[in-house]
Amino acid sequence: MASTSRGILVLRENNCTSDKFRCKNGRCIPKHWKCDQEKDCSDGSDEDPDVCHPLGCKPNEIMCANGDRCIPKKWQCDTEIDCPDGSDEAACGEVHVCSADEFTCKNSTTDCIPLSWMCDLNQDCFDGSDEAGCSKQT
Ligand SMILES: [Ca+2]
Ligand SMILES: [Ca+2]
Ligand SMILES: [Ca+2]
Repeated sequence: MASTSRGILVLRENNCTSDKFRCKNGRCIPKHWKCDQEKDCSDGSDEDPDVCHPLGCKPNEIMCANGDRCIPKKWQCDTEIDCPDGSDEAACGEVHVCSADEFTCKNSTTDCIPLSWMCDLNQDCFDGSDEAGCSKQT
């Protein structure tokens, strides 16, 4: 007999329709419940790492943004696109480029400020580099 630890009797459904996911214990749940970070199967099989790619990356791997695959962490930001969507190269602080009308703060390559904020006597960069190279005018 099929039963769950929560004490709810679950009848084994032999025919999960195509829009359903079958838990390992035989229960059918709506497909969109699968991998939604909530255990809907009493045995948690709808959130099983083997079933859900987002949770299935090994500790030394990263997940591509589209959830398509795991790639080794060292492939991230190696300037070669390994994810089909290029997400492994998208979030690389080192190669972050400020646009042409922006100033890149010296100590933080991810900090961009409008060029007009340079030398306005207000420190906008965390390290103050936007005010550092200004000829002093009084
Ligand atoms: Ca779920
Ligand atoms: Ca890469
Ligand atoms: Ca400034």
